[in-house]
Amino acid sequence: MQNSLYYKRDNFDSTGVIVEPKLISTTDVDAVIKDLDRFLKENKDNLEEGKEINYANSEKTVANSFHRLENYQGYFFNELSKRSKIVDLAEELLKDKAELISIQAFVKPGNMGLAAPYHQDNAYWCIEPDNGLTIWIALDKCDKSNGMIKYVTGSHKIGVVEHTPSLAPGSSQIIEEKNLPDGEVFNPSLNPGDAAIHHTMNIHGSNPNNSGKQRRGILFCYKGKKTQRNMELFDRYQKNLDKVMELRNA
Ligand SMILES: O=C(O)CCC(=O)C(=O)O
Repeated sequence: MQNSLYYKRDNFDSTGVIVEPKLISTTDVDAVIKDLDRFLKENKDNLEEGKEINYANSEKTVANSFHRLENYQGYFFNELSKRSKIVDLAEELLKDKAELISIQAFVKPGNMGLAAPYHQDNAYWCIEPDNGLTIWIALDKCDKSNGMIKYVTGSHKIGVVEHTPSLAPGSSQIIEEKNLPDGEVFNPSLNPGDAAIHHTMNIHGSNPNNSGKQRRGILFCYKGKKTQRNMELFDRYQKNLDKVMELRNA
């Protein structure tokens, strides 16, 4: 019963985050890891820092995250984002046809992986109504010890929480601790191939990876077909991102 789609949907509706064990196989996990390495080799010199790649170290030799991967074709992660097992699950939770918004990877290296300060994804996505979600698939064993994401359960129901501009790489807008709502913090433990799925309004973030172990995840972000991007808000966010990048590079 607990594994039925109705149970998942109820749970997702009430908490804003669920775990789906074994969403992909370990063979798929290996193929994604291989492809991310190939992606970096093939595109390293052309990736725009702050928008397509963030580095974990000031020498810019170790990647922390990749963004906008959906713009690059010919990789296994493109195929995976269209796989029916994954899209059907997204559609069940969205109660609508699912449209891919973006593919990202947070590949936090051991001992230097960066924190992702608390935020709501819709502060970046700007979709109305806010019917969207992220399927975060573990490529390593991920838990508290290596900086797995922490989710504030129920926070998808409280509307947009004030975000403050930030210079943290990969996070141009963050929720300060003083603005965090009360709520149970869920910090799941995942095996490679397991997924954590969160609503676009769920407040979440992750600690730095101070362990000696890598903490990599591939992310597929979908919105419901009936949901539109508010272009005025999105343009404002893009301009803010450009300003933040100027300040970060100054
Ligand atoms: O993987 C992480 O540590 C952060 C991911 C994240 O911020 C997100 O899914 O929006």
